[in-house]
Amino acid sequence: MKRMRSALGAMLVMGGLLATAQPAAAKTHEVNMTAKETEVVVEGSGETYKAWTFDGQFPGPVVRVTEGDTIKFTLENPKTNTYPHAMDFHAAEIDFLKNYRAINPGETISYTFVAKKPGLFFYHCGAPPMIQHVARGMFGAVIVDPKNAKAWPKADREYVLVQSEFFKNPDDVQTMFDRKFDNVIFNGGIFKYHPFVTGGGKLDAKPGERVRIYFVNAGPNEFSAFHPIGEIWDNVYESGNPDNKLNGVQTYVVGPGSAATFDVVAESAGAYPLVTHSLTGALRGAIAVLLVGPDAKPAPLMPMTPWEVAPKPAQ
Ligand SMILES: [Cu+2]
Repeated sequence: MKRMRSALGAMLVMGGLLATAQPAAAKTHEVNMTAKETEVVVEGSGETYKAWTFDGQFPGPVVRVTEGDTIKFTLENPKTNTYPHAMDFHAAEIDFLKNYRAINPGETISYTFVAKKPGLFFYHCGAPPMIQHVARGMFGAVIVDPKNAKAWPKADREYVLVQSEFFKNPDDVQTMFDRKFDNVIFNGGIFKYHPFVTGGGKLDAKPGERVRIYFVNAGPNEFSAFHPIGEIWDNVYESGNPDNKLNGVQTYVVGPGSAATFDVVAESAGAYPLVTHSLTGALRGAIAVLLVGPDAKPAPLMPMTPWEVAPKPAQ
């Protein structure tokens, strides 16, 4: 018995040693955001919109950490703002009443959480009426990379796309409840990645590259049916978790407040529009053209955000 105990003890010690030999110690990230009620460009013509944003950006900045990391978050609501704002991180598992409460102009709020689960998560303002704070642009994406980088194939290129409904009159909350959206948009712009539209851009890739699209649906109400025209998703990872792997998917539904990560490998040069196959959305703005060619340049995670085009001259 004694021997068994010491053998067990030795195993535990070895286990402990192995545990300390794990790669990359968890990090702590200070993430600070400022609620900004400001105008942003939403169309290639330079048309602007009275948005509510995190850091003046629609969507807000991408937060990227590794599974097990700690996020120390602070939201500032400057006294120059008119409305209360809040922050709800879907990557966190913490008390909502205390941490996600709305703060008035002139106040700040801080909280800390550990990103325990790998994946892709939504963040958004939760101040009432939440439907309006989301519709006006207060949302973004959190990527929690898996601690084990070999949990999935390495991507050659990565993009973040956040879908949302756009309501031309930002003050008409009833149209939001009635689902009477004017456009459906990716990354805060109408046909933002459509090269045939004035001021529109594209998403670049080279033939044979594994392109990883981190796709978040901000809503506030509509479901997305995310589909690559001319291609098939090699893999879809529900909530962006490498454990939730699907193969050979044509269209995958992402509900409001949800997210999934999509891998596509286009072997041939050409144009592959990424759309919501809910056509009222695609034909009113939610088309992002993945342009595959040998000269594709490196690009940021969320190209053209903020969208800097010449503003429309005042009438
Ligand atoms: Cu808000």
